[in-house]
Amino acid sequence: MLKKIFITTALLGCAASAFSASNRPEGYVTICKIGETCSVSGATNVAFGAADKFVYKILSGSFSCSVATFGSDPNPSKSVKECSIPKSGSGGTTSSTPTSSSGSTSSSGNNGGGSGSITGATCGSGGSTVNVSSTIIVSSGTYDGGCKVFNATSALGDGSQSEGQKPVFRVENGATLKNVVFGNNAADGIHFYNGGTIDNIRWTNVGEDAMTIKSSGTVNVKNISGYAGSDKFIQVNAASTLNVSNCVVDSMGKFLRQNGGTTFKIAVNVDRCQISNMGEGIFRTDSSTSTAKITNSRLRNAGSICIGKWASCTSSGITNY
Ligand code: ADA
Ligand code: CA
Ligand code: CA
Repeated sequence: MLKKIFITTALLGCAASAFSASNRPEGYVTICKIGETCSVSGATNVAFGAADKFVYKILSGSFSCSVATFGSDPNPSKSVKECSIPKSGSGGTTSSTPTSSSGSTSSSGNNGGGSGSITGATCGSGGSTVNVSSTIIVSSGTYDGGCKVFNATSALGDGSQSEGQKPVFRVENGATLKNVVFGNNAADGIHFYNGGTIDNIRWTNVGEDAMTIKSSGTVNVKNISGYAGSDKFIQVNAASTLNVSNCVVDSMGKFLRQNGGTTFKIAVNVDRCQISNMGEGIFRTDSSTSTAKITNSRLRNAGSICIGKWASCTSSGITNY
């Protein structure tokens, strides 16, 4: 009897801690609290918030754990907020001296491998919000989002892992989408039809996935940042060429997946990316005709680079940081 009570209590305890609100995202560890100065040793995705509501920013060096640093207050009803980093992150340290320093975004120098720096998107997450209830279609020329925060409504989906959600943007026929920040609900992100380009895009909280190639073409993805996904970051559902350069991607199941069971050919080139905390790995296919390459990039806890049958899957200029 005593044993039974003990086990029941232990189970209840586990359940309570698994579901109670947390001051850091899953897999993150707190490095300091609001009003304190903390520092990270390299470009690190720092979460700021309380009770399961966070904003994220790539910071390096010393910064103040404050609303000013992160550009917005993710949970105004909570006065105690924490700054946290991925558990295998850059070894943050805390000092208790309050400061007004606002920290710097990731290094402008070459921070690993090859030519050019890895900075990700330059749009921050503090812009005005646009609620999106029907997919914005970009079918020619350039759509400039002005670094506003585009947040899907329930008409598109809830940003969870359920399939069948609609994209926030559809880019087609070689058109360009630039300067966009996705808010807390990114639904099914961006869909590409017949090729297109995206430039300077930030996902603060990746939805079901961040982007999908839906029909054949060449897709160019540059200067992007993506955080806090669950499964795929990039989903490829059609024969295509994908070029990705200058990306910062943290906390996904995998960076890229060719749709399971498909055998068409995709060619993927990834250059100057910082990829961290992938549950499974970077590139996955079931197609023995597809190719993937990653160059001049920084990896941390990124799993296997090549998963599946790839005709060719190579890496060079990789720094493990
Ligand atoms: C999963 C699912 C596919 C497709 C894909 C996607 O892999 O099995 O049918 O929906 O996600 O495009 O998100
Ligand atoms: Ca999916
Ligand atoms: Ca999807």
